[in-house]
Amino acid sequence: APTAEDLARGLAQRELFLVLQPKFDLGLNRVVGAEALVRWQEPSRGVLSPDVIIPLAERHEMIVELTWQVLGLACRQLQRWRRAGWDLSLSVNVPAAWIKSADLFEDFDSLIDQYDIAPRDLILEVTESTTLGCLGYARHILAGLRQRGCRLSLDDFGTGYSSLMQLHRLTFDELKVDRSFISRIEQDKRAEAIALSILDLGHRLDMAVVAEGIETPEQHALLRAAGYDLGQGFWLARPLSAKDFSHWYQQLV
Ligand code: G
Ligand code: G
Ligand code: MN
Ligand code: NA
Repeated sequence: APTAEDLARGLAQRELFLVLQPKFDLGLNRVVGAEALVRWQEPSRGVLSPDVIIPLAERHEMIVELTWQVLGLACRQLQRWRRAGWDLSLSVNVPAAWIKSADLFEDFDSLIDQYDIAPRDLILEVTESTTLGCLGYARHILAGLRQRGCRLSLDDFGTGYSSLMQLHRLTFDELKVDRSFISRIEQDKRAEAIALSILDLGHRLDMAVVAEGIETPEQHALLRAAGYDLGQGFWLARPLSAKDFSHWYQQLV
């Protein structure tokens, strides 16, 4: 397994890159953006995935730096899309440690300036556990980011234990229903009831509701008919390299 020293080198050598999972407007059947998922091109180990990278970075206090690098890569991608005339958003997963890090607004503002992107094109995904205990400081940070025009998404919704409190206290633009409910939606009436109730809850709070992990055409049809706004999943599109994403998207538009 890679060590903290490996990761420190990887960050210094810019060995991280993003793969992009397309995100669709289910009603219009159109690509509206992508979720950025980090990968690490480790010289002796090949491409490593977030389940290795993120815990290592968190254990060794490199998660904040890693998140800034991911955000930098995401902003650079948004800049390229903008220059190509493509109206696409990019979602980035941001952990609690980043939200609580020092000088966040300053660094964030200079990032946005550096790439000259519209904050609205950047969607920050936070998980319920991320916002946990955030009734004070983190809440102030998230509100400030939203004030700057960024959109906020509550990720993996339904798996934490303080979901409703987060929704009550904080304004999110988007609600991402955890894939465990979506994957069982056809066979499991209870999963279906939960997925439909969350949709109603999200709409009542003026949020766009996203289904993640759509793996079959039957799930896709059911979610569209139910009124889900947005969707991601292997049946719609796999995560793609930036290059493959461009080629694929070019053929659609
Ligand atoms: O790409 P993959 O399916 O392996 O992603 C697994 C998990 O890792 C996902 O739940 C996703 O939220 C998380 N993840 C992917 N990229 C990032 C990232 O850049 N930062 C953080 N904090 N989590 C990420
Ligand atoms: O942020 P989050 O943890 O939701 O990240 C999405 C993760 O889910 C990525 O690692 C991505 O590769 C994975 N994923 C995306 N679509 C599907 C899918 O349809 N099925 C499954 N099992 N995983 C998916
Ligand atoms: Mn996510
Ligand atoms: Na998720």
